[in-house]
Amino acid sequence: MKRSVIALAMVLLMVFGAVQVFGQAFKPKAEYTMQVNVGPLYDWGVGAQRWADLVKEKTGGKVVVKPYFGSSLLAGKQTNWYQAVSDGSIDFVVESTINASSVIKCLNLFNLPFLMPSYESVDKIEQGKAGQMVIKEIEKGGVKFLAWGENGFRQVTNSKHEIKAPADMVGLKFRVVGSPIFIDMFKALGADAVSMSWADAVTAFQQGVVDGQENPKSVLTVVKIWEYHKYLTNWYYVLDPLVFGVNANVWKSFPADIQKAIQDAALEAGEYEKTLARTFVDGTKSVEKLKTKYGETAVDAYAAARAKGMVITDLTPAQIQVFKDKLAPIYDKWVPQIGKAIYDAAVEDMK
Ligand code: X2X
Repeated sequence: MKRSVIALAMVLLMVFGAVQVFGQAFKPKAEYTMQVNVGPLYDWGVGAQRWADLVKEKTGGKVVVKPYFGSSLLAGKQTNWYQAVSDGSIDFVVESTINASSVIKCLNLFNLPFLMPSYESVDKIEQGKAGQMVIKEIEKGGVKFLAWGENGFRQVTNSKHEIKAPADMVGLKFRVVGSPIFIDMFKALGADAVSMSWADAVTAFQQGVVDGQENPKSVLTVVKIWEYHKYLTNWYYVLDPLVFGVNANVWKSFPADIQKAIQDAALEAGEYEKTLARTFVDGTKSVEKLKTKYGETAVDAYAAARAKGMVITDLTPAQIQVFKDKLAPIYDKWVPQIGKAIYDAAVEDMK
């Protein structure tokens, strides 16, 4: 009798203790914020929303993440995302490496002109040694990295004339992102460049404050770039990956099963978003994948632009080489800032 009372008391204590531990370990916020520079219709925005939806689904509704599109939590200041996620004023993030590249210098690896000649080379860097080194730098400042996504290969548009050579860019003024390497590149090509947040860029196109800009196809379609710019040149000079991440302390506050759900959701959403971003750029590959794996039909951004009267120029390898030669000094200035070891690892990864 006495023994069974003691046993019962011990069981009760254990159950009570377990409830205490788990109860204390995980008290989710009612809502977690997520920073996204663009709006919900961009491939990037669709991918961010997909991550939020998958997190809710996979955590059984315990973790609710709300995307704040258009950098609304940062008053449009897209280059401040890393600081905000780092200090915990924002919890989650789906952001371009460009928008953190003035803070985390090694992210300029992806901004080196013509470094990555194909999607295959992009994937090799992300999954390779250079990718690991970059992730380590991102995590140093208190942002847990969970997956890669992709804004895309950035193509150049303008309102004046066709661009086939650097000489065609002389005298044109371009809006570029707020990262110094972009100013350096456009100056090296003989153009004029002004950095501006995306929130202000579309007004600048409307008002003709600038003659041109550079962005991937999904961005161009959403803002209907053909309403301002008649000429698009596919030069594939850089590609900006997206970082799916979360504030490190927020990450640590999640128990293991919740962490796994969020991690899985990020990888799934990242893969889906990359598929969207690559449609009609990698031939039929991603269009097919989108159909078979996700049951969705892709929108052909290039066909849409052409139908609106845009002149789309594809460059020959010889024409690309002229741009490369002009941009060679960028490597001399920027590889030391990125870190020679990361650059060398990237070159090795791409082999
Ligand atoms: O500002 C841009 O050009 C954009 C939307 O591509 C980024 O956020 C890097």
